[in-house]
Amino acid sequence: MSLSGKDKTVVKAFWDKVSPKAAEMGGEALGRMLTSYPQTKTYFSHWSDLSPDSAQVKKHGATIMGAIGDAVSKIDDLTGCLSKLSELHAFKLRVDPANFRILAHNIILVMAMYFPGDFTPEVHVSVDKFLQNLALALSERYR
Ligand code: HNI
Repeated sequence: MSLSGKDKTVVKAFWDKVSPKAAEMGGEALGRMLTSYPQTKTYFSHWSDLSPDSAQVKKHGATIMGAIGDAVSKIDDLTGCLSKLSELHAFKLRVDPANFRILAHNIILVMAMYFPGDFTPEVHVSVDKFLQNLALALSERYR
C-alpha cells in the first residue's frame, strides 16, 4: 500500500499543524501504549517509572515523534531514512516489529484526541497509510 502524491501532501500539511505539540503527543501515545498494551513494557524494564506521568516516558515520546517528524520530511525515502533505526530496533533492542503497529495505533488515537477538528477521515486514511509504511520501513532490516 504505497503512498500517493495526495497522501504525502495531506500528511505533510497535517504534520505542520501537529509539530508544535508533537513532543507532548509522543509522551501521551507512548504512555498509553505501555498501559493499554502491557506486553510492550518488557522492552522498557530498565526504566524506573513506566506510568504515563513518568519523565522518562515523556522524554522518549518526544524522541520518537522527532524521528517521525524527520520521516515526514523524507517521506519519499522512508526505507533509507529509517534504515539505521531499523537496524537498532532489530539487532540491539530486539523489538518485535508487531509492536510498531501498536504504537502507530496509539499515535493515531492521540492525533484524533488533540486535533478532533483537523483529523478528518481523509486525514486519518493518509496518516494511517503513512504510519503503516513507516512501520514497514522500520522492519526492513529484520533479516
Ligand atoms: Ni523505538 C529507542 C524511534 C517504536 C522500543 N526508538 C528509540 C530511539 C528512537 C526510536 C529515535 C532512540 C534511538 C537512539 O538512541 O539512537 N521507535 C522509534 C520509532 C518507532 C519506535 C520512530 C515507531 C513509530 N520502539 C518502538 C516500539 C518499541 C520501541 C514499538 C517497543 C515496544 N525504542 C525502543 C526502546 C528504545 C528505543 C526499548 C531504547 C530506549 C532507551 O533509551 O532505553
